[in-house]
Amino acid sequence: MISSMHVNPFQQAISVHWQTGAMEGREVKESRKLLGDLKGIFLDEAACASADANTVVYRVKWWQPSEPGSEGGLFWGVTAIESGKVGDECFMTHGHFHANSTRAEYYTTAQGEGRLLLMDRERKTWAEVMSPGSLHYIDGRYAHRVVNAGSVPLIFWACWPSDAGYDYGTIAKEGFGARILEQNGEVLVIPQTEISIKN
Ligand code: PAN
Ligand code: ZN
Repeated sequence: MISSMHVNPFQQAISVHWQTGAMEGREVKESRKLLGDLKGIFLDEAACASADANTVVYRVKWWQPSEPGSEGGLFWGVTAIESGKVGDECFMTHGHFHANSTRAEYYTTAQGEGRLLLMDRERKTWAEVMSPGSLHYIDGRYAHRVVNAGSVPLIFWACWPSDAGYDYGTIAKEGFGARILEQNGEVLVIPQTEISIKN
């Protein structure tokens, strides 16, 4: 018989379903980003303004078993980005630097096709291909944004330290050094310098 001393209170508290991105449990938090929340993020501002501001672009579910900002803990989450475009640009997350640049993160893809955009502080930007099973180690110094380049929702799991924190302001102000566009069925990584005229 197992005594109550050996029962971990977290066990069974949260359950996940890898492929669908389902994550259930009393302590699971949830947020969603609408097109209207992402003003200034997409290149084609006219297309963004004429689309329904209530369109859901992505949903995040996460579990934070320790206090945000506390050292040594880990958070666990899942993001589902809808398939869609604003002009030629694919739906994507806002993107952020971690406030603490020594705090790394893992992403792993469950479903869909996309790109993980990474950028250093000098604005050098590059992309990793996301597809089911791809695993991505994100160095704490790099800003990260995920773009859905496919025709189904892009679902990925993430694990990050409880004291990573978020710097959304830099991305809101300066964006990434490249954008992911889809033209004639082709996914293109376009350096921002080549599209600055339109911005
Ligand atoms: C992820 C992201 C999530 C949503 O959990 O927070 O995918 O992206 P934005 O935060 O950029 O809106 C993560 O990177 N946590 O650190
Ligand atoms: Zn992060």
